Amino acid sequence: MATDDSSRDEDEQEPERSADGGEEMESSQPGTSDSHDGELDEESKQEQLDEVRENPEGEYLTSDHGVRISDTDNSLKAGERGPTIMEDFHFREKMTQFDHESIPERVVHARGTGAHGYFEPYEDPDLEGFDDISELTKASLFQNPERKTPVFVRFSTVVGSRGSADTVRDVRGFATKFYTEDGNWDLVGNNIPVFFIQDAMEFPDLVHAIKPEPDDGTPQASAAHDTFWDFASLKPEITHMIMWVLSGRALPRAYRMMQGFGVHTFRLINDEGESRFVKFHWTPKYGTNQLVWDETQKIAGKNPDFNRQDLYDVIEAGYEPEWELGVQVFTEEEADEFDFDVLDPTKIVPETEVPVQPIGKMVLNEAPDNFFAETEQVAFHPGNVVPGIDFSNDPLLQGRLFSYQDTQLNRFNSANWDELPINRPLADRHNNQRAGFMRQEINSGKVSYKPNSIGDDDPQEASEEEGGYEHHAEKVDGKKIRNRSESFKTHFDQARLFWNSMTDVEKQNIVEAAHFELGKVDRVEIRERMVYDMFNNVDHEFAKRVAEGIGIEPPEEPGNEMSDHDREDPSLSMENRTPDTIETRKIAVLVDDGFDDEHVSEVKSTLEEAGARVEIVSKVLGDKEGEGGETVEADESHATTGSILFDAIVVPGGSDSVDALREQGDAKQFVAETFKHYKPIAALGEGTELLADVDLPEIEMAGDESDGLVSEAGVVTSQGDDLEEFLEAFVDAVAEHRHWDREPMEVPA
Ligand code: HDE
Repeated sequence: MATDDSSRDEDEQEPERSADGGEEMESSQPGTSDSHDGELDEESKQEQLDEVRENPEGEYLTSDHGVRISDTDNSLKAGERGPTIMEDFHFREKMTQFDHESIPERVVHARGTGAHGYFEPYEDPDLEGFDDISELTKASLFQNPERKTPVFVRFSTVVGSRGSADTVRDVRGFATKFYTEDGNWDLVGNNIPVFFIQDAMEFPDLVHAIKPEPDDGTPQASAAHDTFWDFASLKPEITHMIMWVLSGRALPRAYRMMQGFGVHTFRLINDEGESRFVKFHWTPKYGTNQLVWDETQKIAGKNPDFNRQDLYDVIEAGYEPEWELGVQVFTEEEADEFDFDVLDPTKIVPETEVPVQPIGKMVLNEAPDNFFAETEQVAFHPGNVVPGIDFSNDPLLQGRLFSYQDTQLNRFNSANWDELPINRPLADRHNNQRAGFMRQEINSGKVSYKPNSIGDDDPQEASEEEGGYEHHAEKVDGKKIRNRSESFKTHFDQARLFWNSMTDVEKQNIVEAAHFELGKVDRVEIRERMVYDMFNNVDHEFAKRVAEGIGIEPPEEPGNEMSDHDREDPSLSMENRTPDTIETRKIAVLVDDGFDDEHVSEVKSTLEEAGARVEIVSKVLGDKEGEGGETVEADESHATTGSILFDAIVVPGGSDSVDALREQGDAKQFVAETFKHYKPIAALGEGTELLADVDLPEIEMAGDESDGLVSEAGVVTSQGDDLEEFLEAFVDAVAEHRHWDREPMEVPA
């Protein structure tokens, strides 16, 4: 019910529209009224969004049309116990809005999360063979290190529905919208640099095969079923991608710990109109880290929003997830020399052939205000390019150029989706589009056609010098043909390169992933085709190891198409991409009443100083009292959390605290699971007794007799007083991320 509070009548003035240029007068001089003159900065998109931000704080409830509402709980009735009356406009409006709240979810990449940030080009990037970035591309966002281009990034899983779990085995989408002064550039990439198929024509089949089966609608968000592997086993070109998807790349620890790739070969075009091929790479500052399979399944139950929440949490805590943008640049002549086709999206350009050269960085520093308005309504389209960036003839990319516009029409029911605030460019728009569902802009004037004399022929076309987009004038001359190029037919060579580049543990993870995925396939002939026709052409040992876990005969000889090379590319192994920092890692300190006060305060302050996020975990929530009288408040209880939601754990000393933990099955499970998932564990003083109870296999620990520090396979224990030395060893262990030199299978967790 409304109250009589006159202060609420003072409406806040709406800020002036400005950033989108919507109120500016069009000048007779084309280009002078728009943002091509370089007024952009990091805040520009936020200022534009401010114009549509709404906050009800201290305001009256109103109808959509601005009429104040006196009662929103009771419908209008003919008598207190009588029927509802049609004239109740408030009821009708509230219910209609509710009935129409949902829009179609994305057909793929339905589940996602987003954040705002900026892109900043490096000053004088060290480019091999070029003095300056302008020799490579005229795209303005790369030219001026003083200018930050606002971005919005959406990360996603591919297969699952909007409400599915974050930690499924899947490729992750990594889509970036750059609001540049020359218009929007969408780099719509993935966290894996290759794709399943070579031609857009196959995409509907791929997606139908991997999505829940059409008869019973299962399984959700998983490739582990007959239809996907049936399709895969009949498409040898899928093999390289399958290797990546079976690896830890498909189980990212966090979105901020993923590489990103443009996947296709694109073109960079300079002022002279010269073109070079390019592959785009995002390299994360926090390293490329993974979860392990057992952990992902448990997280899916305990916190299905794990990756989504992580991104918000770290931004809220003041960290700024960051990626470096790098380019691999090569000419068409160089491309002709490769033993694969750069237009084939199932191939990488190995970094051993062409180095990745960093040209700038992207920082994410602001979570969206509203999930629907921003993350759900953001609409990407690989066809959104700016002068200086162009397409290649990759047949997958070519097909995407059609599909994304089309899919947005389905999602938004209107061609005006570009007018939604999150999609709106910062560069000015002037054209002859005027109408369509939900048109927002009010275009003044009589003229909506070209050529015209009534409106001085405005808006005018821009020459290349004036910033007009010119497509690269590639010479094309061919017969119409529905065929696959011979140069696209080496399917196993790079899959073998990937396998060769893995560490032993990464190889084992791939084998185990295959045991799960193919183990879920009912039809034996599909399992056999995958092993005999695909994996046996990648690596004979690999094929045998997979066969052993899925109930089929191991192949006797290597496959006929297996290329017998032992090339490796170290950049492909995630293990080579773990930086020496514990920034943003989440660490649990297990305590109960009677903990050692000094241990807890030193552990907390040292780890936090090193950039980690530390949480006190206890059996139940509330204050816990140390043996010296200090109290700490438990951030989480055994009911609300689990080891799977942390990167590492610490068990401080304090005999009462540790005695209590030793009585708690959940505390022991915390230790056992952390061990099983290869994560760092630290214990001090009596804390080591909890570890001893769990009976960790073959790990030496500091015992009662030994004062010293023992650090083995990421288990750091000490009975001594040298906390500094202990914490240094633990910080090193956390920085390593996972400790694969363990035998976790003996641990029953
Ligand atoms: Fe997409 N893809 N895709 N895709 N894709 C979509 O567009 C499509 C492909 C990627 O966070 C859809 O707006 C076709 C490769 C991302 O909103 C749709 C083909 C790569 C996202 C579509 C591909 C991607 C999408 C669904 C083969 C990595 C999420 C909703 C020819 C380079 C963007 C939408 C977001 C989304 C079509 C293949 C990345 C249907 C036809 C290769 C990150 O248009």
